[in-house]
Amino acid sequence: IGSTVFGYPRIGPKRELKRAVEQYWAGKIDEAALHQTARDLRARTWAELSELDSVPSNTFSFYDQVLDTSLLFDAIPQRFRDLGLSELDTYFAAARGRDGAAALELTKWFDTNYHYLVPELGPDTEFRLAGDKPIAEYREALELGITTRPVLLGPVTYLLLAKSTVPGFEPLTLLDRLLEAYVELLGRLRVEGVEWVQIDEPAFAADRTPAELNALRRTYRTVSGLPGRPKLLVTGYYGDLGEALPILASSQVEAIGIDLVSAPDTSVAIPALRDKILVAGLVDGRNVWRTDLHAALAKAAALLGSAREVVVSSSSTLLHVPYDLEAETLEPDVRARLAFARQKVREIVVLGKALRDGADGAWADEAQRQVPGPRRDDHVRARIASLRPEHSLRAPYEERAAAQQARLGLPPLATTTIGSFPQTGDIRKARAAVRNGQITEDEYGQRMRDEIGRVIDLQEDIGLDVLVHGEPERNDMVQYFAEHLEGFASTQFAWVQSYGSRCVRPPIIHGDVSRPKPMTVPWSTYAQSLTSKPVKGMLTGPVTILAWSFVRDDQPPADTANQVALALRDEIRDLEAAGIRVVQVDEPALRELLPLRRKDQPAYLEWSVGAFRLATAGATPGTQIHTHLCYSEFGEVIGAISDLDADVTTIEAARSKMEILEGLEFPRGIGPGVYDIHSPLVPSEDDMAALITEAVRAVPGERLWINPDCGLKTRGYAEVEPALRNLVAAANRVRNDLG
Ligand code: THG
Ligand code: ZN
Repeated sequence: IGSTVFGYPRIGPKRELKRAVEQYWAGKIDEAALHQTARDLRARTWAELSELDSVPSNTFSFYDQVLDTSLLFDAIPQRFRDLGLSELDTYFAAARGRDGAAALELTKWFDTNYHYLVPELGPDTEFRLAGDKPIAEYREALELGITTRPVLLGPVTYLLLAKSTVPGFEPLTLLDRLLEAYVELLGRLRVEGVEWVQIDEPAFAADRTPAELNALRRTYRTVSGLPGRPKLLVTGYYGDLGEALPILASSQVEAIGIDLVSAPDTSVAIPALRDKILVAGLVDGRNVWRTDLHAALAKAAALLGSAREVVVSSSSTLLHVPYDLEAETLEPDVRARLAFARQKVREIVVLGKALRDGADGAWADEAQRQVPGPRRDDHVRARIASLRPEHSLRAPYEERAAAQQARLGLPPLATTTIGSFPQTGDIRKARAAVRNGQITEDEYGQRMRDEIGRVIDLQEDIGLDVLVHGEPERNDMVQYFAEHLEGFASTQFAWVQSYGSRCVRPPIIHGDVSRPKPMTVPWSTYAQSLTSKPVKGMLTGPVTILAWSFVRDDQPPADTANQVALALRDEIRDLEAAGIRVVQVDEPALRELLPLRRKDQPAYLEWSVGAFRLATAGATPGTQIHTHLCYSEFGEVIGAISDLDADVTTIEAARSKMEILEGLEFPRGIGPGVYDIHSPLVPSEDDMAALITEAVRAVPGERLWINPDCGLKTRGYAEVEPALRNLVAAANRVRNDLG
């Protein structure tokens, strides 16, 4: 009986790795200095984990563990090899792109907020053990006196995460070739003296076809049947392993790791598990709350009869939580309920000891601690309890459309932008200055108003129809609202890796949510005062606020979403009262939270759509509600998007050349982006006119909106201004053609 974690953060407690990597990219430090930072971070991590009975290694990455796996098995696309760079620079080129060699695609890692680089595989991919990262890190730890358990991304999950370079090709057909390389690696690890290897197969926490389950069966039959191999721990976290669990149990692997937080009801009543070690993920690897140690211990004890041995672990890798609560200044009642990665390791150690030796002094210290409850707001609770279905229902679309047209008088093919304008160096400097006390709140407000004035003038000059204030006052779509709502805590150092060197600081929703005062009204009304054209009020929707925060786990997320929705509903009322006629409620993360298993999806879509409607349905029929969604593959959620009942929905479509509109029966306004803001290229008037001409075939002009496909925050004015001028010219041209 023991303790472990499935993985650990690696960006550094003070984001040391982010800094070093970005300095290396900028040519400010050399490769040796970068490696030294990496070695120091690994050494610190192993030292912090040394109280565990089994310490993982190879959890470090310069950018992404999936890209590491591509490099390890020689599956970096040729276009990056052709650049003739060093090994490390080839790796970074694949991550970030380089002259003529477009980066690998970045996409979401299961239902987390982490993003990985998608392997590109084809019929000619020749896997080969080309690297030695897992071996080198094992040796490095051993030299520091720490024996570790190298962690590998599983071969089946790796192939299931990949995309094909050739239409119709199935990466999974490469399994045999890939397995040869894994077998070679396991042999080399054995020679190295490695006792245990962890292999992660999180893809099996999602629905899988019989063929995919067969691939899993074949893989672990082959690998576990190898003579002279290390012992194997196979994990499948982020949900219930479902049919994959009996398959793994009937192989000869020594240990299976399961996520008992995402899937508390996982049935381990499998006879074949009785001769295995069950690594029980009881401490939440994805959220920041302290573990109820009594409940976790009881759960671990109840598992004892099902397996040969029970080991306590985190429910997933701890990659998704910040390093250390000690670094934060938080209100005591909130702080007392939290555990970050370091605190979770401590919980796991204590649980492991208690399971082995029974409750002792350390157990008493940790487990008997009084933890205060979440802050309650009876007013919010009473409002939620009094809600009736009509609170989520607007007037019929036709009636709204007529009222809005009478008020707004917009032309067909109305033009707008998604909300944010470029965040210039001056804006960032002003935000830093007010934080450091170098300028007063009033001075800061004045600078933001000056910026808003510039943005409004520019949009008037360009000739856009519906304007925005540009959001200079917002650092992040969620953090801004978290700072203005009760029930949220913002953190200072609690960074979590989002992709590569980029991190986010998700706010913590710890109590009942309410809105002490208007959050966006002064900025929007100031902008509206400068123009007679409609200015959009800009809000982040309830689902996205939840998706990008750490959410309380003592009540269903639906309840928290509805509390956030009520705060937004009040904000919309106040915006209306202040003369704002169009309000956009962004839900870029609607699809991100979609559960991995289909059976769980309808319930999710019901509460998420319900929260959006609760937030927006208080608007009068004459107020035009827009929403924006940041992705193009929304086939599976298209019904839900329609159910949001927004008057106008803007989406990504530029890169897919309007393919998204084919066969799409969207009953209300739609703005398929005609300007791909993820590219630094300035789209020409001709290109955008061609896209618009394509789009008017599918959507009548009165319901078709012309806009970029996302916010402009990450772009510079040098590209944005000509691009928007071309966009307006293209819309005018097609408008005239329509007659
Ligand atoms: N906000 C929040 N979560 C998110 C996104 C967001 N999760 C998903 C997606 N968007 C992730 N995208 C990004 C894009 C950019 C950055 C991080 C995640 C980024 N971060 C800065 C960095 O690491 O240097 C730090 C930003 C800051 O100072 O706050 O650039 O939009 N909540
Ligand atoms: Zn977007």
